[in-house]
Amino acid sequence: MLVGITCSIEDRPDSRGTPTPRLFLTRAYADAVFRAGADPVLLPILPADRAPALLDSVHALVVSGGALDVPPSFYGETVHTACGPTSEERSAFERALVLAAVDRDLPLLGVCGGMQILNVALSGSLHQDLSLRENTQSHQQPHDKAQPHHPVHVSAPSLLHRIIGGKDTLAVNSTHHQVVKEVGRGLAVTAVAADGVVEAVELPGKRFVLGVQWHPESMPTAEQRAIYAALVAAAH
Ligand SMILES: [Mn+2]
Repeated sequence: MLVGITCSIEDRPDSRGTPTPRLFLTRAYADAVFRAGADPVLLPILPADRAPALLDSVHALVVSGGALDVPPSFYGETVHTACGPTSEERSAFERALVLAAVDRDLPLLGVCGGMQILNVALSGSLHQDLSLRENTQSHQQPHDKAQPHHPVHVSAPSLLHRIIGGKDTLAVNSTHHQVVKEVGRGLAVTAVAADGVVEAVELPGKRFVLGVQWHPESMPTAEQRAIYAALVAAAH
């Protein structure tokens, strides 16, 4: 059982000071997939037209997050000064992976920025910064991601509600500066924060298409681990 995980990209000087592009992944994603009973495989950033062929090799997909934002041009907006750094090639590749996975009903978990590209791939949009949305609480916790920052209300019936054992609220971490604005085509919002910020989306009718705005792989609780376990179970 192989679960593909997308990587992020950054330029970092090598030992000679030459700026060197690096593909990387926060280890917690790979550990969470492995703990859930599958073998994680890292997917390097490739041209978008390779996405369908790559998915032939995996049984499920995790679209990871990171410090990069989706280019606003992907949802028809110009870049606001509060938008963060972007990677056209990463987002184009992830958008193609999302569309190919949805097309073939491959189990897909989008995490943080991965939920945002899921929403954008399905023609949704994003607030480029939380400051551009009215009456919004803090979603940037100063403390360790292992600890929660705010609760979310989980609606029922939903995939997420089933996964977490029928609970209506869940404590989540929060390290995002963007949020869903218009919800993508066919997506159902299944968790919201107290300020109405969209915290989870899913695609009814598919086996497992779930996006969460927090990082379940970084939290040690049974409910958060159940999210990765459910992804792997759906891949069987
Ligand atoms: Mn949040």
